[in-house]
Amino acid sequence: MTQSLYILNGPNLNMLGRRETDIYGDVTLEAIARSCTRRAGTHGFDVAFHQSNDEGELVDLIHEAGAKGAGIVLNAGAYTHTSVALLDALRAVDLPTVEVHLSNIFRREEFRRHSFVSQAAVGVISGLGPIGYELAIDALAAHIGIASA
Ligand code: CA2
Repeated sequence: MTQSLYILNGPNLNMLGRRETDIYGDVTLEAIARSCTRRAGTHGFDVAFHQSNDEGELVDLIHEAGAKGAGIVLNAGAYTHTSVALLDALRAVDLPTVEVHLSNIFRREEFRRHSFVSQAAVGVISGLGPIGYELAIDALAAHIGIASA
């Protein structure tokens, strides 16, 4: 059976391409979902792509990934900087996770420079825009390949 990568997106990312294009660019989340599906396919993975504005729902999706998925790409949005619940969920499922941010969180406000998610991630890609998701999939596929070899 084909393994799935869970690509999870946090609050307000459904607005991508529609508002604040100076910071986040003009590519929509739907377009990112399509490019993720294509890229994952080249590595032999399916994609389960989700966005939620609700912290609890993101916790549930991380649990679902733990039960059904092979790895997680997570852009937790603003919850990156606030959510111990997401960190605990990631630790609970213990799946390889790559953290992604469209913007370079280290060039922005001080409060964005700390990430709870990073403490459970195998790596972080920040500031490369939508291609960051595809690079995260490549990294995850390599990591899973190494982990299962
Ligand atoms: O750079 C990223 O990907 C972020 O995760 C985006 C979050 C932000 O809170 C993080 O610090 C960095 C915000 C996502 C909001 O997305 C919007 C998109 C269009 C219009 C308004 C918000």
